[in-house]
Amino acid sequence: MSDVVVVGAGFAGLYALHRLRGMGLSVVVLEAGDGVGGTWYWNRYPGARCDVESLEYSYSFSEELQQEWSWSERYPAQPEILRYLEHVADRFELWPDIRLNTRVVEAVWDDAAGRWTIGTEAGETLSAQWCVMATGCLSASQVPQIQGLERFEGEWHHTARWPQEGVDIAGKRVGVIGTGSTGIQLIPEIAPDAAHTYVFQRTANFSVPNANAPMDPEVERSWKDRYAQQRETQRRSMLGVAIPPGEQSALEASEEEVQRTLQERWEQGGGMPVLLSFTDFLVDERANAKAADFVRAKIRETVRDAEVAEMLVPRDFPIGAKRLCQDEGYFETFNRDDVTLVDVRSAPIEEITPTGLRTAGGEYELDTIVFATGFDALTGALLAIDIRGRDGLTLTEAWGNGPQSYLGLMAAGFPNLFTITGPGSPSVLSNVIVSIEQHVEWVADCIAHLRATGLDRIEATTAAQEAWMEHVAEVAAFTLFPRAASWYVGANVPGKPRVFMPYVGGVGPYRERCAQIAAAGYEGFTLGGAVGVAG
Ligand code: NA7
Repeated sequence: MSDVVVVGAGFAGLYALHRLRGMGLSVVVLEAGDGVGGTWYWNRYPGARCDVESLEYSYSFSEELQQEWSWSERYPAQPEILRYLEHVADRFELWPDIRLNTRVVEAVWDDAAGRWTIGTEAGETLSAQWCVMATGCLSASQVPQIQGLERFEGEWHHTARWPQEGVDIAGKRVGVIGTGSTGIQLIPEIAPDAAHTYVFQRTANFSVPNANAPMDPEVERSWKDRYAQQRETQRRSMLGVAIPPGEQSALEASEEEVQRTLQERWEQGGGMPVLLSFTDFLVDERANAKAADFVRAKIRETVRDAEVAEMLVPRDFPIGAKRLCQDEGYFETFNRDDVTLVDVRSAPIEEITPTGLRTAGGEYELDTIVFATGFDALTGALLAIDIRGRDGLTLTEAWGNGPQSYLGLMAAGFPNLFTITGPGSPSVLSNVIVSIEQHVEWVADCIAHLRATGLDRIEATTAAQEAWMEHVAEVAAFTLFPRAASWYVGANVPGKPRVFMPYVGGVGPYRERCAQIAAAGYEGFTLGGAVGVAG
């Protein structure tokens, strides 16, 4: 019996444990992997790197931690982020309350007892008053159903299940399926080692060089000197980063100014600086076209073979409407003789054969296949658990037409179950660490409030949830985001309802709304307990 069960030991789960345990609650974290780190535990593929700068993509809750930890590069690579999280687990003595190799398969609400029963794959059960799902937005990896995979005689891997001991690429004919953020990071890393790399591209993607470099000691010093202020800027910003946003419309600025600014931001590196350089890149098609054309021209300048360059030029969606990728020499890789781009939009993959892959256009002999094919994002990891709330309502039923959540924090029908960075919150449209900290702190304050007032349960009302989801859709419709067939709308998972899932309204305004709701006595929630039902 614990007060809280937290599912997942990534950034969210570790902080939830630290924070909730600090309030005197008994907390157990259940983690499927054999280490902490979540996303950064699983995604060990070559080139895995965060697209938010390390000084920003880190916890702010401990001044000592942020002062004492030193990042070695501007953008952190996966091994360093994992070391950081292991350090956090050591430093805050989190290990004793984390159970590794423990996959949660079921969570059932007992209304009479006011508790969750959490079941693991090994058949254990735990009981807790509160259940915190810290299961991650990009954790349910997806291998597409392609006929013949089971007969493939070579090795195959999904990038998010990359073996800890690595994969021997040297001298191999490697096929990479997928050109999202992951493929774009992986391809330049493996191409120099492989005998030949075949890139199977269905949709060309925008990418901006990240201009990664060793950490500049002066930049680090300046951040550490004013960390409190920088963190405040992040919290009040739209995307959870302290990058100064442009204040002008790209349609009002002169063409020369637009080009100069884009060039400066391009050289500075990173996707967010480009998207934030003018106010309307993500809301106005004509403004967006300026940024998109700028990047298209860069691709044409970089790729020597004009035909290959045209295949790499994205045309299907506004820039930024799918996660804008960041790379280190992605387009340059296609100038290598040992890299072949294969268009599987015009000639789709038909089957995997024992010795390779066959598309409608030809057959490719392969030793290794890499699936950089992404995730069942935002809802996948939650729906993989059999969650049953009040009156036996399952989350699968409740979310049959797309996720329904109040603030991305709680779903009606599921009392005392919190989702960290759940659908309907800024989550993947933000520096997720900022969003995680805000959610964990909101949940901690909420539990503290209930305890202080002698109450023991909280549940979102259906009316508040409906109004919130309407608001999420309304704000999204005001932007260009819904124009892309992206994982933000579930387009990459066959049969998944097409709903724009994250909240585009911005980290700052969202935080304020959450705080107002709490200050108003948890408006839109039903609070109850031994003394009856209130609010
Ligand atoms: P993404 O962004 O979902 O990219 C997956 C890629 O795989 C994308 O290019 C897909 O093409 C491609 N894909 C998926 N299924 C297939 C099949 N069946 N055939 C051919 N190509 C396929 O996942 P990532 O891992 O790159 O990135 C996810 C996020 O993680 C990223 O945005 C960061 O936030 C971190 P499509 O575009 O669907 O045509």
